[in-house]
Amino acid sequence: MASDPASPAASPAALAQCPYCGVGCGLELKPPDESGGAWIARGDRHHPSSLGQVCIKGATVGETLHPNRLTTPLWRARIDQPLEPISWQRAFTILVERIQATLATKGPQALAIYGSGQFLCEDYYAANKLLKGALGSNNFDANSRLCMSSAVAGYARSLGSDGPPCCYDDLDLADLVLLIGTNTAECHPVLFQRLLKRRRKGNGLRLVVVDPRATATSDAADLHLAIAPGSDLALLCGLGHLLLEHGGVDQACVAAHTEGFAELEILWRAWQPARAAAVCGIAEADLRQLAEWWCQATGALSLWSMGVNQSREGSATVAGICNLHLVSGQIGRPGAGPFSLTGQPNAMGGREVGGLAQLLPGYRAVGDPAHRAEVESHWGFAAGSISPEPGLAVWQQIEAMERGELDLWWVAGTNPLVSLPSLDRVRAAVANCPLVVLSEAYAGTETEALAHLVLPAAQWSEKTGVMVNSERRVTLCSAFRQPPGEARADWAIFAELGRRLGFVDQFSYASAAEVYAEFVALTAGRLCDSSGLSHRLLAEHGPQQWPFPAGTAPGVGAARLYVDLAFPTPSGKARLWADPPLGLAEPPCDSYPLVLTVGRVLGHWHTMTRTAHVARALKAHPEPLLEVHPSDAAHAGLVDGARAQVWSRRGAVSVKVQITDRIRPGTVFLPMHWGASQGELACEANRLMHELGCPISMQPELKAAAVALTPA
Ligand SMILES: Nc1nc2c(c(=O)[nH]1)N[C@H]1C(S)=C(S)[C@@H](COP(=O)(O)OP(=O)(O)OC[C@H]3O[C@@H](n4cnc5c(=O)[nH]c(N)nc54)[C@H](O)[C@@H]3O)O[C@H]1N2
Ligand SMILES: Nc1nc2c(c(=O)[nH]1)N[C@H]1C(S)=C(S)[C@@H](COP(=O)(O)OP(=O)(O)OC[C@H]3O[C@@H](n4cnc5c(=O)[nH]c(N)nc54)[C@H](O)[C@@H]3O)O[C@H]1N2
Ligand code: SF4
Ligand SMILES: [Mo]
Repeated sequence: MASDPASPAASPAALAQCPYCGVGCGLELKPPDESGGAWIARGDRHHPSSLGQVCIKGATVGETLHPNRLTTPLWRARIDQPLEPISWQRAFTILVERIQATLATKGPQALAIYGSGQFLCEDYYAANKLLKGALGSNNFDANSRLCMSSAVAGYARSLGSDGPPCCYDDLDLADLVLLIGTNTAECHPVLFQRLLKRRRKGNGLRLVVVDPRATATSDAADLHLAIAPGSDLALLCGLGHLLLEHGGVDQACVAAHTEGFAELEILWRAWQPARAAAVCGIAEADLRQLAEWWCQATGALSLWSMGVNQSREGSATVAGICNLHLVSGQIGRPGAGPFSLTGQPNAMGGREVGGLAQLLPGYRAVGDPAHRAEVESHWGFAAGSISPEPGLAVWQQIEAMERGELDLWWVAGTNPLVSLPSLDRVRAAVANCPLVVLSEAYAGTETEALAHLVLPAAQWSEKTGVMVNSERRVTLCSAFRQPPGEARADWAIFAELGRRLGFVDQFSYASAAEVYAEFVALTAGRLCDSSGLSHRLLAEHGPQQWPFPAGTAPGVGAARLYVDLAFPTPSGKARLWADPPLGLAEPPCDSYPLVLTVGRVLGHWHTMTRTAHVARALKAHPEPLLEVHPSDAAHAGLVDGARAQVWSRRGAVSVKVQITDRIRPGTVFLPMHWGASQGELACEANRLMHELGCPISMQPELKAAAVALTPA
């Protein structure tokens, strides 16, 4: 059987979704000229989500595809040995023998896969089918746990299902855009440019940014609420209080389409503006200004990202945003709604394909017997094959390794030895796992240092498959280059392993198109119904939005969900939640008086496996910098450009200081990008972070840890 069906298109220019952020811009790629060099990327003017726009990352993606790639499987029996090249045959034999031995001794719960929002839908689907269906373990989790799981849980609690209700056209139609916990200008640049373009036309758009730091996003705002980290829910309660006082409640909408208002009203009444402003550390007048604008808005649109999701009350804050929209009737119509900005290019697709430990394909739940039966039958496994227990979320996988309970930890498309919190603890736990497998495109990552078996992955551009962006738009990304050496598509690796484990019928796919066809059939009748889509339709008619049931005409997919205000809950009404604000899991104290927050810069992507090869990105951001307010710097005896030690309860890192009044006093900021493999520039921010997180979404509070500063 062909291991990688990627057949590079012969056409001179290829079309694909950008493989970086969840805006999901369309790219047009032109091959290198005769002198060699990189593929040239530019905006695809026909892509409905981006209309030809791109940012620095999309424009330079061609430069990242060649350098430093893994080309053969690598193996070492013990971690103190060097990795040696082996054949795929040998790699599969090792996997089959070790998996069968585990199944015979400890059972399927000792197997776990940790995947990625950078998987294509086909990669996700094959991995989930293998682990949850064939092997009977739900321990498939993804880095979306660190990213979107609070949005998933929040939407499901409030609206009855995951699935962002809005679309990008709403950015052109809203007259109030609340950007809360998002640095859109640097992390979703093309959407931000769209807002700025409207802004320049001067047509009454108001932008409000909620962020403890001044950012390129807040620079464009009419109002910047520099709240204390972790006080978002208090802010939303204070805003709710003012809606009650100033006629901002749409009583008809509340009565007809929601439940739980009485409890919410009691909570909101308790959050007088003065109290909310004090907890948030902002001027009460600013909170009142936001409330006034909200009450006046014909279209209020909330955009949010990691400042909201990465919190111990992430799901409650997402529900808090939904509360405001539901109570004021700002949902289900143009220019209005709670719109979560997806981080990774296909985290949306991953959610639809069931790529978290509690999920099954088609927005189904592992805990629902009917859902399990539907999926078992579709997958061709006996009734009862899928375990009724939710699998281990990624931090639970780490804890299971600490206890010696995992025999196999398979990491694919993510670099957890940079991106997970409490990195020293992670390192020790992973070292305790007898077989660590890494599917990776690039050589020499931080996670490779702990892997026994390394599998070379074909990446975007070298494999065909589908991605879904933040506005539910599905784009086919066709292979247009050959994978380097023996690298293979992730889905093809999982499928071949499935066949070698004896599940020949279930995993005999001749192409990625077949995998996708099997997946979309499983979405029929669900909210994310994509059953009318296929690789062929997407190739012929371009990107499409779901819902797209069988028989839908191309271009007609629904722009918005819930336009009839009927929600997929048992009562058909949306739920209002009265979660009291709790604040940070690890608040500052005398020994660790500052809050460290960790995020992104415009030019770099996560753990830099790709952007470290882009000259423009390195020039724009040559080194990691700790942002410190002048008063905190003076207190710690630090001057601009000096090196500081940043201490938390878990360790210390050394980094150069940038003194700036653009950050709230009491808060410091580090970028997440420079992991241990960056040599002298390394700044392992996540050694400092803790793993405590939201009890509903199990998303860690990656935005805040208590720290102290000293001169290095
Ligand atoms: N350039 C670039 N773009 C990216 C990525 C990248 O690596 N590089 N990654 C993509 C991915 S996967 C993701 S998830 C997104 C992330 O996109 P964003 O969430 O926009 O990015 P972050 O920098 O992680 O965090 C956003 C802001 O949250 C603020 N913040 C911190 N604590 C709080 C708080 O308690 N409340 C509020 N309201 N704000 C707070 C920070 O100061 C920061 O400015 O970006 C995507 N786009
Ligand atoms: N403190 C703090 N920590 C954070 C965050 C934060 O804001 N603050 N953000 C969190 C969030 S939102 C996210 S999304 C994570 C991101 O963290 P990671 O997922 O660890 O970051 P990436 O560098 O994107 O890792 C993707 C890896 O997959 C590889 N790869 C690329 N293409 C392919 C492919 O096709 N197949 C395979 N098998 N591999 C491929 C890349 O080379 C890279 O090593 O970090 C999280 N950690
Ligand atoms: S905005 Fe996001 S999707 Fe668009 S080009 Fe930039 S990184 Fe790619
Ligand atoms: Mo993310």
